Amino acid sequence: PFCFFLLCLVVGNSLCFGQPAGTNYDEASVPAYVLPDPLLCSDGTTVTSAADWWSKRRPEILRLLEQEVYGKTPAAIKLRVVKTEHKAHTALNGKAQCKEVTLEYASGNARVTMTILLYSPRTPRGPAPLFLGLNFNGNQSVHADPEILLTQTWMRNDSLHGVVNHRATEKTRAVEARRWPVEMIVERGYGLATIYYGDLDPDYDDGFKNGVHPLYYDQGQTKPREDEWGAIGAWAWGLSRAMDYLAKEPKVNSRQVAVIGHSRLGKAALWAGAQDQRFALVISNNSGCGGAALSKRIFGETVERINTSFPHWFCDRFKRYNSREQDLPLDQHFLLALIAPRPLYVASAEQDRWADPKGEFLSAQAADPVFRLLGNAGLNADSMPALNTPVGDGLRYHIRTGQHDVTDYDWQQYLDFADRCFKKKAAQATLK
Ligand code: GTR
Repeated sequence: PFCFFLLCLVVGNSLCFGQPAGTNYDEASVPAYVLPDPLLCSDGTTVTSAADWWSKRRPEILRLLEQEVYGKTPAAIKLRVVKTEHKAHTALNGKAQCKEVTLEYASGNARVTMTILLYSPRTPRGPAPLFLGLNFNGNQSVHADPEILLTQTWMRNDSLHGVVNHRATEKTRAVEARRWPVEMIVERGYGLATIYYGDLDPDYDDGFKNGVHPLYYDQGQTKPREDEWGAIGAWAWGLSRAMDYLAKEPKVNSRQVAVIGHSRLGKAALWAGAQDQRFALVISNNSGCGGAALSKRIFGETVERINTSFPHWFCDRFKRYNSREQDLPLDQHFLLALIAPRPLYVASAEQDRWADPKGEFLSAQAADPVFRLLGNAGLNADSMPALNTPVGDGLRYHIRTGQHDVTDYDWQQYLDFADRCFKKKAAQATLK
C-alpha cells in the first residue's frame, strides 16, 4: 500500500503540474556542458567591435535561432489590412483612456483578426511610454471593465488541453486581472497594450490550419516547412504588428515600448524583441525552456518534453534536439544576446523549478559580454542574487519568492527598470 501511495504521488504530481517523473531537479545531476560563445564567429574569429557584431555575428545568431529553434518568420508580403477603431471610453476613475482597435490581415482566402486593448494615462498628456504584452484569456480577462469587448476567437480551456472552440463569456472578465495591475501601470505614467494570444494562433496542434500561418503559405503549401515558424513565431509576429499600429498612435511614445510576456508568452516576447529592434526594452517573466533558460542544463522542462507537450510551438527542426541538447549549436543565451544593447529584464520565481531559475540566470550571464561590448552596462553579477534582490544595470535579473506567476512585485521591478531606462534622471533615485 505504501508503494501504491508513492506511485499515486508521482503520477498525481505529473498530471497536475505537467512535470513528468524523471524530471531532473538536482543540481548535482546537471551534465557537463559547453556553451557556445556568442562572440565567436563561425569562421573562428572573435568579435571585438560593435561593427563586427552587427555585420557578422548577429546575423549568424539570428539565423541559427530561426533555423534550429523558432523557425523563420516569413518575409513581409503585401497583406490586406482592415482597421476598425472601437469607441474609446474613460477608464480607471478618469485616470486613463481605454480603447480597442481590431486589425484584420488577409491574403488569398486566409485571414486573421487581432484586437488590441490600449490603456493610455490621461496625465500627463502626450505620448507615454508603454508596456505591450499578450494575454492568455482574452482582453476582457485583463480588467473587470464591462466595456472591454469579449474576445471572439478560440478560448483556451486548460482542463481539455485547449482543444476547444467556444466564445468568451462574461464570466471570464477579470480572470487574469491580478497579473495586469493596470492602475499601477497607468499611475506610474505608462500605457498598456495587450492582445489575446489566441487571436494570432490558437494554442493547440492543428497542423497550422488556423491562425496567421496560412496567410504566408506559397501556392499549394499546407503547413510550415521544417525550418519555418511555429506558434511562438506567430505570437511574436502579432507583437510586431501591434508595434506597427502603436508607431502611429499619438498617445504612445513608440520609441519607449517595452515588450513583456509570462511563460510561453515570455518566450514569444523574447523572440519578438530579438527580431524586431523597435522594442526598446524586453521583459521575460518566468519564460523557462525555449525562453530565457539554458537548454543544455537539462533541468526542469527539457527540449523533448516541450516538443512533445507542445509540438506546434517551435519549428520541426527543433525536434532533432530531443534528448540531444548537447548537439544544439546554440543555447538560449544567444536569444538574449540578440536583444543587446537594448535593456533586458529576466525574472524567475523560486518555486518555478520547471522553468529552471538558475538556467535563466546563467543564460543572462552568458549573454552579458555581448551587452557590455555594445555599451549596455550589463548584469554585473558573479553569482545568483539572493531572493527578491534584483541585480544588473542594463541587463537585470531577479528571482522572487513564490510560484510561476506574474505578481505586483514583478511589475514594480519592471516599472522601476523602465523608469531608469526611459526617464534616466528621475529614476536614479528610485532604483537601488
Ligand atoms: C507549461 C510549459 C512551459 C510554460 C508554461 C506556460 O506547461 O511547459 O514551458 O510555457 O506552460 O506557458 O504557462
